[in-house]
Amino acid sequence: MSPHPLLDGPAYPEEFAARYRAAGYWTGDVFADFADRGAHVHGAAPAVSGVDHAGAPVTWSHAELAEAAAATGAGLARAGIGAGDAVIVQLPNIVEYVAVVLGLFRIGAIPVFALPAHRRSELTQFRRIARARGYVTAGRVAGCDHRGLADELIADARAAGAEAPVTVVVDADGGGHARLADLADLADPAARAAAAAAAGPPAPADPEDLALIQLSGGTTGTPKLIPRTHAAYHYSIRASAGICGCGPGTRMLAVLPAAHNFTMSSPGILGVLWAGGEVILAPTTSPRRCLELVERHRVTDVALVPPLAMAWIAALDGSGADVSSLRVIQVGGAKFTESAARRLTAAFGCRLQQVFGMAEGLVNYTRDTDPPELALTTQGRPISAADEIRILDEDGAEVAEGEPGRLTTRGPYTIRGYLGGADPGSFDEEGFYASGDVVRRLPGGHLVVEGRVKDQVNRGGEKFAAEEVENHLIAHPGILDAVVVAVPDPGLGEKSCAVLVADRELDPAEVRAFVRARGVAAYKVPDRVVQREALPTTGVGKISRRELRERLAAELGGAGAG
Ligand code: AMP
Ligand code: DBH
Repeated sequence: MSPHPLLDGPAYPEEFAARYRAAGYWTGDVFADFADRGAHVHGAAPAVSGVDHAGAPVTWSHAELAEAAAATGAGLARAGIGAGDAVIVQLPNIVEYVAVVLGLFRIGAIPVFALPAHRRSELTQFRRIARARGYVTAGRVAGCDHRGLADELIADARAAGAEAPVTVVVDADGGGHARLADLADLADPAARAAAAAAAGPPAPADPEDLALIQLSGGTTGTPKLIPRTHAAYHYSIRASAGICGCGPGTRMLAVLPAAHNFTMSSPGILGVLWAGGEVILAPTTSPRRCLELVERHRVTDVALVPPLAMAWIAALDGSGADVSSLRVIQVGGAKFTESAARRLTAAFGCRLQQVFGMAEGLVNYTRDTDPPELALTTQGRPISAADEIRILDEDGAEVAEGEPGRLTTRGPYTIRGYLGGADPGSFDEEGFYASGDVVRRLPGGHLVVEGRVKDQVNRGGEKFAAEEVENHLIAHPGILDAVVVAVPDPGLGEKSCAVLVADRELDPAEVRAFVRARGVAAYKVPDRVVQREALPTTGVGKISRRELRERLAAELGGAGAG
């Protein structure tokens, strides 16, 4: 089979592919039969619990999940989605999410994992870059009507002279779009089983071809699409499930957006399902309600970003919730400080696992066999013995062992390039990906994240490229120049500050409304807006982001939003 047309050729050079196959990292496993295999191996054991789009409680066994996936895949195929089609999936953490993703895999379609926060600007770019043939979304999510976004995607496709995507809404009211309930009746067990029985077998798939598209916070103006192959992604979830000790007794609460690479794969929804465990989808991020879910479902594992971990500590105090079932709290997505780590372990009395990962590939975990000190003070070590790490100085030379430098990595589940060859500067000629993080390596291989060199804002795990928002700002008629920098924030770790040069005095609220109206995710709207006569420059006349960051941090004193 030739590689997917979205790829320029094989995803990895043959020399490396041969090595990863021979070592057993890459197997024949593909995601097309992921759900069917789950039914076969884990059968009646619970697989997914949560609510559906209407808020009704649902629990599916592994066998029922496979039926739901087969019925959903067949329904989406009838709606016009075919093998090889990229399909943007944008849903909250409802049970249909899992059925849609596994259903798309089953018919050989390629899910694009959009976040619920993404808006017109991001979605239209995903559609263009992935040449997406479909969009599956919910009706109203957190006050946003996604049927309107579906209309905009269709209009954008038509304006670009492309075929309009197939749009499917998971809601009682499709608003003119196809309704998932009409394509696959997941709520009626008999109808679901009948639809699954009538569905064809899983689509054939080449393990080394494109399976799914993840998204990156990125460092340049447009969002980055990340092509992940079956073999590489499957290895990462299998190995993650092993490292994290997942098995039939695992009950993982998914509270971060299901689409996020952390929630999906580290070990995440896919890792836990693979191991025969149960995923409990939290319909809310409210820490108090999540603690109730922990008690009710006897949750053993949960993945949090640092601000949510702090909110859980606060919510536990006086809640009376019985959280004794918790075995491990994973924290990742942004730096977790040692003092916060100590507070979390003291409050919950269970194991903390730090996770330093990236949707591009490399994932680091602290291990349960590590001395407790390492889980408190490091961000873990790579999944695989085949993960190659080079830590470089500014001239591209490797730093002395233990010194901080720029992380670059290559390995059996790290991509060799973004979709469409975007941002080629992030990959060196030997195929190493430069993550933009500054790290230090301890003798045992554990990494400590010290900072970063990329122009990115990491707002409590929600990341975006400064340049993307700067491009929106300079579209404002009054703005002559704009720089977006991260400023320290006690709650989120970082917030964003837009520093503007303008031809008149601008109202910060108006500037923020302008960015919002450009159709971007809310977390990208600058938390603060300040105006300057001029921007500081470096010796060679480039804008000095570092100086701006330092000045603002001093001025704002970590005071947060305004
Ligand atoms: P992305 O490439 O958008 O998937 O985001 C991955 C980036 O998130 C990494 O390159 C880091 O900058 C950041 N990140 C993820 N986990 C951690 C962590 N545990 N500590 C510090 N930074 C993290
Ligand atoms: O931040 C991330 O992108 C991330 C964090 C933890 C990730 O992709 C992962 C684990 O897989």
